[in-house]
Amino acid sequence: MIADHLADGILAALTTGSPFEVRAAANAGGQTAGEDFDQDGMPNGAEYFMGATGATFTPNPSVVTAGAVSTVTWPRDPTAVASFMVQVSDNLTEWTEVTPPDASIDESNPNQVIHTLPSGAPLKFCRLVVTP
Ligand SMILES: [Ca+2]
Repeated sequence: MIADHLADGILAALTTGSPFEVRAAANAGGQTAGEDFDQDGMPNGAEYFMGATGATFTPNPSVVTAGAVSTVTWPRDPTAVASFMVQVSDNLTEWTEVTPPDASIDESNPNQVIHTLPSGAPLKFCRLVVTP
């Protein structure tokens, strides 16, 4: 009987909190969204957004160029409760925020986010910033 109550208490402790906190407790040692529990270079918040679980390596998506159009496609867990923005840079030092809705962000498929990079020189960089 006591064991049942203890088990219930532990279960309640594990399942309370925001959806990100529940995911972090199960997959990221309870760390914050900005930390990188599995040290693969992908922050816990981005892994949550992308639906990554466990401690396997989570790759950053590559830029795909077709003609003059370059895009990046991030996987998205449609059940993840989080906001996001894309940041774009010419120099990896100064970043410009692009927040949805924006013509450069395609969310028509709930399982992914496609960002179309600005065209023309100089070389552009982009990154996904997630706030669970
Ligand atoms: Ca990580």
